Amino acid sequence: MTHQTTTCPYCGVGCGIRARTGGGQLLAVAGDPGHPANHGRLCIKGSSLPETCNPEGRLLQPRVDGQSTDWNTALDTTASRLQRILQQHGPGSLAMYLSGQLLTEDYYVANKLMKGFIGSSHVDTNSRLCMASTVAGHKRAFGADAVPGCYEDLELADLLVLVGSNAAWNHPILYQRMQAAKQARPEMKVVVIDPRRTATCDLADLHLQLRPGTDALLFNALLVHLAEGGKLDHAFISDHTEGMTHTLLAAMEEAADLSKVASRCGLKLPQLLQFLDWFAETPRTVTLFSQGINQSSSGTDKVNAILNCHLATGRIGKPGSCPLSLTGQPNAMGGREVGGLANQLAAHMDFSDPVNISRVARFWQAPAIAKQEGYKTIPLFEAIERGEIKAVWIIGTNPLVSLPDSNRIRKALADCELVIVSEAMQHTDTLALADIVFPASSWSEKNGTVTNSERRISRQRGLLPAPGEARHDWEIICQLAMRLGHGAAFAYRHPAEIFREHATLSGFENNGSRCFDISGLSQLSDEAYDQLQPVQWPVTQQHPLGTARLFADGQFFTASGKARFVAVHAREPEQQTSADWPLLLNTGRIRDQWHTMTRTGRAPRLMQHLSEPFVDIHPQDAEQLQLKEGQLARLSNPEGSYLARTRIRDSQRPGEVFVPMHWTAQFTGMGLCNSLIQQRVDPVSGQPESKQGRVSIQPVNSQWQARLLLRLPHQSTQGPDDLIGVLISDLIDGRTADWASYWAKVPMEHCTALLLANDQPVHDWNDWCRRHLGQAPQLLLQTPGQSGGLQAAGFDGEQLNWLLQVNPEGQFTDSTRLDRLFAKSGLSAADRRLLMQPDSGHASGPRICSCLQVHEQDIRTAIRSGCDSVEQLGQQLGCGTKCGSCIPELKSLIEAEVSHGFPALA
Ligand SMILES: Nc1nc2c(c(=O)[nH]1)N[C@H]1C(S)=C(S)[C@@H](COP(=O)(O)OP(=O)(O)OC[C@H]3O[C@@H](n4cnc5c(=O)[nH]c(N)nc54)[C@H](O)[C@@H]3O)O[C@H]1N2
Ligand SMILES: Nc1nc2c(c(=O)[nH]1)N[C@H]1C(S)=C(S)[C@@H](COP(=O)(O)OP(=O)(O)OC[C@H]3O[C@@H](n4cnc5c(=O)[nH]c(N)nc54)[C@H](O)[C@@H]3O)O[C@H]1N2
Ligand code: SF4
Ligand SMILES: [Mo]
Repeated sequence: MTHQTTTCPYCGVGCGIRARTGGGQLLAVAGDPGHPANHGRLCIKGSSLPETCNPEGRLLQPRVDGQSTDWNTALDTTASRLQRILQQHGPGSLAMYLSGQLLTEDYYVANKLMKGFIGSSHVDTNSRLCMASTVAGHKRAFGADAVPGCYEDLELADLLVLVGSNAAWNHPILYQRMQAAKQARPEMKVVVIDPRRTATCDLADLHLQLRPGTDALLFNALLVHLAEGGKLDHAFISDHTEGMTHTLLAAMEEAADLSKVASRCGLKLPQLLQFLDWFAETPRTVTLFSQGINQSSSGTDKVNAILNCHLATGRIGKPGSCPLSLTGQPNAMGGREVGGLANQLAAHMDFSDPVNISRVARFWQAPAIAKQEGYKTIPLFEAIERGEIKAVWIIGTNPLVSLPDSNRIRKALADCELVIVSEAMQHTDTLALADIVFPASSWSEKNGTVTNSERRISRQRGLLPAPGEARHDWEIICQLAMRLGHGAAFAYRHPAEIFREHATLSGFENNGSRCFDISGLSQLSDEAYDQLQPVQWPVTQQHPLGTARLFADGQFFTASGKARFVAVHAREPEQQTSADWPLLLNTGRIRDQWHTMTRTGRAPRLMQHLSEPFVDIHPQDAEQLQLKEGQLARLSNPEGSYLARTRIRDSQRPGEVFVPMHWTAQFTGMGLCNSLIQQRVDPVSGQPESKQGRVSIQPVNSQWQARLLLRLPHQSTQGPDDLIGVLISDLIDGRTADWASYWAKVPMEHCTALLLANDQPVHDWNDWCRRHLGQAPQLLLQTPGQSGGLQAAGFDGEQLNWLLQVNPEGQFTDSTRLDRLFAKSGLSAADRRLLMQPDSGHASGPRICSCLQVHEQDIRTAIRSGCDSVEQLGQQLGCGTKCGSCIPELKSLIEAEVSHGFPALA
């Protein structure tokens, strides 16, 4: 057994992990008490890592044109196809689409190969969908893409403003740090600005449930208020900034009348005033912002509207006082450092200055340095659509799911001459469109560095061998580079060599002119690299131990050395509702899933909180549309449609619905949220407007709904040949459209659950089972009291093979006990009695506490019997006592039960 430290592969908090391995497996993980990001804590995703790291479902071999092959053939074929396209159409016909989840070393070699050696700057990354507006906003204001503050500032602040961030679910350990700080100093104020009442609001003294897209107006109003109230830091403004006067004038033009601002933002005037006053009165303020700001067609302006207020009050670079962008992916920041965006070249140098281009070309000894910006993501996929880009290499991202307008993306990739995908999993929506597939090693196997939201570089360490023939992303890129004739420049044998080169480039001819400088790490030996302790950049000779805060000296990286105010005129979202598409569509994340579910969707524990695609809608809208709780609903617009379970929630604003971004064709029939989003982008950053779409909704009336539990394929000894595998590939490929108009897959411990519905009635269930499950039921009982309800089971000898429960409402009780039956080689009399018990048809609700597996219904019952605090619930049921991610929901259930017995947040 070995213990090693590493870094969590999920969110940008970048928590340190202590991992225990043995027998080629990851046995256990715990938070690393020595890591400054988390001090020993882990959220539910981090603590579930052992459940997602098994070799099952991994991509094990390269594939060319659908056929498995060996590495040499795959790499040779790729190189020769790329060469041919390059010769015929030039470097501009090749592109790479990368990911903020790659390690810095992977990113560095990919960028170097394309921009220095192939000569194409069409290298973009999913960070375009994520952090691009912040990058652009930082560069406009500071002259560099640099997060000024650090996590400790959250604890030192007297006011925290969270804008467009659901940190309780998406940056849980940082949220817990904020929670602890507020508990220690209850006078600390928290403001949450979000059109939804989210779990994060649990911490809020004030929740501004603003009209979506109106944040710029709100922060313009704040700037005016600060000026009028005499709260500007005149010395800081005159010594260290430029552009204040016209920025303030622009803000005054639209935001001088606060009643108008309040009504345009959909807020009550006293609430607005409260926020403005708190901000004005509190020097130690940290403003945290995330995708509610970035993913907008005016995201860059919104970022600058926030930064303007911090510059105007000199609240930057001081303890407890800064704007702090919450980075999404574990290495979105590292990708920005190497220059992995199409408008960057390398190491915080862009194409705007020919000196940069020549410097990087000299450093790399690059034969074909790119000289101008490449296509950002959306134009890049448009160029694929036009046939101008003929080959694209997608690494570590699932664009068919995550890019707006999925149907258009699908067509573009399907028509593209050469689609290469490096991927860790065997089945993803994007892989289905690949000509060439490279199996990549993944977290726990990969070795390198990542940078978190506070500029802290940490090591992800290789703990286990990669399964099958999977190789590291940097290796695959270098092996291809070699075949393209660039062997000498890509002859790395270890990620430490790549890291040293990257660190050297960051300091090359820098002399303080570029913020990103880690030249202090350029001489690390392999051993020192292996031992590297988390450190915040810049790391230089003057600051060998790193730098917690930037800009404390009032020096910025603009030509004048002064920070820039940017005049902002608030703009409405481009996707506007209309009579035909009357509801505004908001999209985002849930607590227990990571993006396109390729990893978190494998852990049964993480599928129990929210197991199906859903749509949250306000009670008023639901009533008008005659939508019932739990009913299926179809969302549609000209781009596409989406089918999901209705959840009626007064946490929504009327007229606005919310859907999760996570579900894919691997998990449901029609639940790709991006099939509803148009490709509208911010003109400066190119970031898509993923948070504001428009749709109409129709209730879907099903003739029946069912839950089908199926034994996992590897448990089958005889009987139907890989029943579940065949069934699910039929579902994914649409071959079963005639019998399931809706389906969602929920992996369980010992079986797989399929939730099904259809608008066609079934007259003979015996026959249905025979046709679709390959076997007539050995046990079939009609459920009394429910019209059309039944329960049927099929066996393989003594073993339970499948269990079908039909219930017109689609409400089922927890299936944990039934799931266990699938682990048994034979059933006892008690087990058979359990099978004979029809489902009560009372939903047990989501599993609120994933660690201790506690259901909403049990929590409500406990509250009704007198448990009225999180501590008491913890004592009685255990919920909330482990990772703590569910505490906001526990509190909201207590409040809901005590006040009106109403649904809560989850
Ligand atoms: N559990 C989990 N955690 C994650 C991830 C995950 O997939 N799952 N992904 C990681 C990644 S890559 C990222 S980028 C981060 C994202 O972290 P967040 O930005 O917190 O995530 P989202 O849920 O996308 O959006 C945040 C909020 O923006 C709100 N919003 C929508 N429109 C507006 C608006 O006009 N104004 C304002 N003020 N708010 C608005 C939404 O209602 C939502 O609650 O999470 C990271 N952490
Ligand atoms: N509507 C809407 N759309 C959104 C968002 C939203 O809020 N709303 N959020 C956007 C944001 S912020 C983000 S960050 C994106 C995320 O969207 P994606 O990047 O598309 O999502 P992931 O599921 O993280 O994709 C990572 C892929 O890499 C694979 N993988 C895992 N490890 C490795 C590895 O080591 N090497 C390789 N080569 N592959 C690996 C995974 O199996 C998975 O298929 O979605 C964006 N899209
Ligand atoms: S907060 Fe983020 S980095 Fe930390 S354990 Fe959770 S997912 Fe991992
Ligand atoms: Mo992201």
